[in-house]
Amino acid sequence: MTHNLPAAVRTLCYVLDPNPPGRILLGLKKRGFGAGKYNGFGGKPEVGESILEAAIRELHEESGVRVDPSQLRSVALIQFAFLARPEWNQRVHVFLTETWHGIPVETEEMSPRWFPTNAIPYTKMWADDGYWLPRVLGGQRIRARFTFDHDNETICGAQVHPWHDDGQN
Ligand code: S76
Repeated sequence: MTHNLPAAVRTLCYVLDPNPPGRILLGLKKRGFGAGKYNGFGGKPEVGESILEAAIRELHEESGVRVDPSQLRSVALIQFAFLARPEWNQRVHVFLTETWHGIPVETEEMSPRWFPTNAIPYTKMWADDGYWLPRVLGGQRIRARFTFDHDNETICGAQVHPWHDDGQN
């Protein structure tokens, strides 16, 4: 089977608590894609929903945290290609917020937990995260492309560039 379909669009949202020394909210994915890994919160836009709306809804559904649209910062656009699983290919819009309300709760999908920003559990996360998350947390806006090898875990191609808003996404 060949896959020339456009990659599926997904959202990914990271909640930061900027109060010193700084914490990041990650969720241990309990089922489905990425199960067993710590990740941001996100998913698939519904029909008629904007990417921003989807990011807000998915964050709430998966973590219990509410965020106002004006408080969500678009920080990355990442394309993932899986050599062995092209049907997993995706184009992920990544957002950050430092302003939210509610208290994180465990949901069917995610078990949320705060980590110190200087002790992010990269070995328990998707392998791409170590390439781009530190840059985004350092204030850069990036575009990236990662290719996963046939084990669906190892990165065999990585490109990360600053994202200058040229209207092309
Ligand atoms: O940080 C990541 N979150 C995902 O949902 C998927 N990376 C990733 N790579 C495939």
